[in-house]
Order: sequence, then C-alpha cells, then structure tokens
Amino acid sequence: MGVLNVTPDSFSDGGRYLDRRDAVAHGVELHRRGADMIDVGGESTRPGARRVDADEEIARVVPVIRALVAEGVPVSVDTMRAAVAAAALDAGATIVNDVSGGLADHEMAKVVAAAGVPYVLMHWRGHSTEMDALACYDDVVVDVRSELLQRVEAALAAGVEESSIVLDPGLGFAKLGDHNWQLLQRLDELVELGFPVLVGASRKRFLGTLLGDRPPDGREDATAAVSALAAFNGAWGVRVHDVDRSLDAVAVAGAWRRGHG
Ligand code: PMM
Repeated sequence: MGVLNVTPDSFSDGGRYLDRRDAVAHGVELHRRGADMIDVGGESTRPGARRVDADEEIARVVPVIRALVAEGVPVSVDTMRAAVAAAALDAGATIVNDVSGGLADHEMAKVVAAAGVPYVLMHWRGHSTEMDALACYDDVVVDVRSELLQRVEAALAAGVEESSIVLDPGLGFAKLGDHNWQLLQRLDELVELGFPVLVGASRKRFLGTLLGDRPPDGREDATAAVSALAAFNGAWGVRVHDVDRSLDAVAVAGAWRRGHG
C-alpha cells in the first residue's frame, strides 16, 4: 500500500502533494512501481495534529481519488469520517482505511457495510492531540489484540462481512517506542486471529529513535527491514512511502519463507 497524503502537515510528506496534479502523478508513479493500492488521506494524524473539517477533507481527497481511479489505480481512503469515506467510495475508492477502527465515527461501519468493501480497522485510543497520554498498557500486545477484537465485534454488528476485515496494530498511535517493538516482535499473536494484518511503520518516529534520532527521510532502509520482517511473520500488507525498497524486501521475505525464488 503506497502512502499519498494530501495534507499540509503530515509528519514525513506533509505539503509535498498538496497540488492536485503532483498528488495524482505521485500516486500513479507509486502504482506503476508496484504498489497494489494507493492510500489517499486528507487529514494528518501525526501526534498533536489539529483536525480539519469534513468538507475540507473531502475537497482534498475526492478529486485526487477520482483522477487516480480514472488512471486505473486501486485506491483506499485513509479517513476516520463516515462522510469522507462515503464520498471517497462514490469517487471510486474500493477500500476504507480507518485509523480509529470505527471509534471516531460510529456511522463508519454502516457506510462500509453498505458498500461491501474491505475495511482496515487500526488500533486507536484517541485523537492526535491526546494519544501520547493514552499510551498505558498492562501488556501492549494482549491489550491491542482485545481492543481490536472489540472493534471487529462492532463492525460485524453493523453488518460488515467478516471476510472484509483487515487488522492493523496502529504503530505510533498511543504507543511509546517499545510498545511498537513489542507489537512487531509478537506480530504472530495478531496474525493468529485469522484476519489479514496490515503494518504501517513507514518513516515513523520509533525507527528514527532506534537509529540515533535520524530524521524521517533517513528511515527508508529501516522501513524496508520492517517490511521484510513483517511479511516474513505473516503480515498481509505494509503501508509505505517508498514502494520500491519495500517491494524488494517483501520479495526476499517471500522467497525465504517458501524456500524458492
Ligand atoms: N499510519 C498513519 C496514517 N494512516 N493507516 C494505517 N492503516 N496504519 C498506519 O500505521 C497508519 C495509517 C500515519 O502515517 P503517515 O503520516 O505517514 O500517513
């Protein structure tokens, strides 16, 4: 999954693709390079980020989604709002990626159920302004797993098909550095729930910390290493900014796992 943030303030690519033509060209390029889908988001979720209103979010993402779909690019929409998801699906998006796992907007699961599309439920505890204060766990893997299962129950109750659900541990969202590493170390405990698992580590702060406070644009090799290890440990997908490196990493992981190239 290639990341396309149409925002002025995302932590690693904010502002870069605000111009609609640049955004579409970048999404097409990521797809051409091998991303199976492009994840288009119009609201930054970096720690401390302020929310934009729904109309602004729709105005940012819908024209980009429409243009990508016209170019034959499969698109997921990265949003916590049902109204934005509905507009994005209308514009041709075919997956909903909800970083709040349905918690931020209780209408979301109904929109997804009505559309019958895949639904990424990410682990989340609160909005960006408050999430760092919510990073308290007994056992982060056990807690994330059980909170995700509650979100699965809510989605099923709203009519979402079980086979449409994808789970994501939500690295960096109400997680301190080592919470992320524990979730990765024990990824199998999420995978064994039987749902496809998506991992989003690309350029995140915990990678920079590991590498001696490296800035986001120096975290690409570490991101690719996470992609290889996530794939090797049973992840279904990785959400990344640099598609080439992760494609190679995932190819190596697959050959290693199968024992042939
Ligand atoms: N991370 C970000 C945004 N959306 N969606 C999913 N499913 N998983 C993630 O880990 C995730 C996400 C934040 O990263 P960005 O600012 O680089 O988009």
